[in-house]
Formats: sequence, C-alpha cells, structure tokens
Amino acid sequence: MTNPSSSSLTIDYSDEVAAAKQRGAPIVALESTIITHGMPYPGNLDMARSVETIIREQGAVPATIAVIHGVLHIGLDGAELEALSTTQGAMKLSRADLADLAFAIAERRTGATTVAATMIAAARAGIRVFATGGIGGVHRGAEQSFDISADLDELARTGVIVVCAGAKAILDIPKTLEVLESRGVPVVTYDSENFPAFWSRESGLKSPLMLNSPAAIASFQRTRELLGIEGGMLVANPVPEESEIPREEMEIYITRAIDNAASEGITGKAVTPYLLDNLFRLTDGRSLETNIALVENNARLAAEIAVALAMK
Ligand code: PSU
Ligand code: MN
Repeated sequence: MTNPSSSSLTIDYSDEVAAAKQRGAPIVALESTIITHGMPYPGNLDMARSVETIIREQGAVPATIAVIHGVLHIGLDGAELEALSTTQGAMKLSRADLADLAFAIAERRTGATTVAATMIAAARAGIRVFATGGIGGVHRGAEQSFDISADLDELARTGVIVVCAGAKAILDIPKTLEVLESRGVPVVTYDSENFPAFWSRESGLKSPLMLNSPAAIASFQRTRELLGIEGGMLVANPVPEESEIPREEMEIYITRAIDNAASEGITGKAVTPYLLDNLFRLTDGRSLETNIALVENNARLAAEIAVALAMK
C-alpha cells in the first residue's frame, strides 16, 4: 500500500500496519539495523520473526522499518523481512542519511534504519512506541574519537518511547547517561533500580527513574504530553536473569573486542557492528543468544506499553 501524499517522500505501509492505523490499534515500531548489521543470518531472521509474533500476542501490531530500493517501508511482509535478512551491503541509515534519502532513492539502494532513523520514521507515521536491543551512545574514548551516536540527539528531539535493554556495554555508560541527562531525556528502568548494560542486568549505575508497570509508563508519557514536553523517553528493560551474561565476565570480552577494533583501524559507523560480531565469536555465540532474548523481552514490554497508551 503506497501513500505518496507526504510531500516528496513515498511511504509504503504494510497492509497490517495500514489497517491498524485506520482503527487506531496499538503499533510497535521495530528497527532494521539490528537485522542487517547487528546479527548474523539466520539468527537475525529468527529474531525478526519472533519479535513480531510476540508483539501480536500482546494485542499490538509490529511495524519493522527499513528503506527498500529507495522506498521507506513501515511494516515489512514476510518476503521483505526474509530478503532484508540476507541483503549484503545494506546501508546503515541514521538521521544524516535519512535526510539524504534522495541518495538511496536515486541509487535504488536498500538501507536499514538505526534507532535514530527508526524514531524519525515512527514519529512521522504516528507510532509512539518502539522496541530495540540497545541504543547507541557515547563510545569509550569519545574524548579522542568524538564518536557519539546520533541516537542520543534523536531521543532528545523526537517524541517516541524507546524500549531497550540499556546502552550497549561496549559504550561508556556513565557518559551516555550524562548526555541523556543534559539533553533532557527521561531514563526509566522497568522494575529495577539499576540501569542495565544490555547483556547484563546491571551496569553498576543507578537508574535515574524507575517504574514497575506498563500502565505507569503510559501515564508518565501522557503527563509529559499534557505538559507539552517534546522529545522521547528511554525505557530500559533488564535482560531476563536466565539469559544474562554477568558484567565482570562480559567486560573481559568487551575489552578484547575493543582492542581488536583498534588494531584493525575500525572507525565510525563500522564500530558497533564490528564489536557485536567480534563478541559473537569471542563468546562462542552466547552474546547472540542473550541479544535475541533481550530484544524479545523488549518487544513484549513495548507492546504492553502501546496497549496501555491506546486505552483512554
Ligand atoms: N540493538 C541491538 N543491535 C544493534 C542495534 C541496536 O541489539 O545492532 C543498532 C541500532 O540500530 C543502534 C545502532 O541505533 O546499533 C547504534 O549504532 P551507532 O553506535 O553506530 O550509533
Ligand atoms: Mn557511531
């Protein structure tokens, strides 16, 4: 279903998402960089499918977002999801690249959306809740490299609730929380006082805020809207205990992966995908199992929040 009405930007909604929009049903946005750059095939496809199923089981509709041959898609059908999971050389689209969609259109390129780009697309489509694995943030050594994810700026400006398992532990988490605070992004940890670190339930840092029900998160968001506060909200959902890799253990692998990245001269957009892939090898695939478990856990909570927001 194609809707060319929004100025020059063509948006292709899946039938399921178009129908959900019509009847005002709860929708949960999902990003696609995690599929193309975050996990190897076929684990990435299994994850993409199971996350959609979990969202449907909670009574919401999944909307996986990607640019396919130059067209922004909100909701992918089964064939599109499968094709994306095996696409080689997909672009990794953040705010800068999404603004320059003309490049992807002219070149008929396929690109996956990061947290930042997915938030932009979700907001444009009227979707208020979005589930991912872990947001990007301030990289370790950012004082040298200046590598700070555009995800943080997007959270400050775009009004979407992003459900994640914390910031990826490959990052400098204290600095990431500092930037979120100075940009005015509320950080709420679900049912825990401790801000989680993606593969681990704890980062060693306290969460700025804590809430323990989807209804409470929905009510917090409604209150922000009533006050006219713009910008997004970060909900951190600790990975389930049975799937976590403890922090001390993970830190050993992360240090090694960062050393490997440095000696191979990896920079910019390639850093996060490189580290995730390196950790997959260093942990014999355990980091991927944890990553899948935490995304599924986030999809469930995001769907519950979307359902709570849809109730008046
Ligand atoms: N969550 C995951 N795996 C991922 C990502 C999130 O479990 O690969 C992606 C998101 O798309 C996020 C990106 O926006 O990692 C961060 O990349 P960078 O550090 O280059 O901003
Ligand atoms: Mn980066």
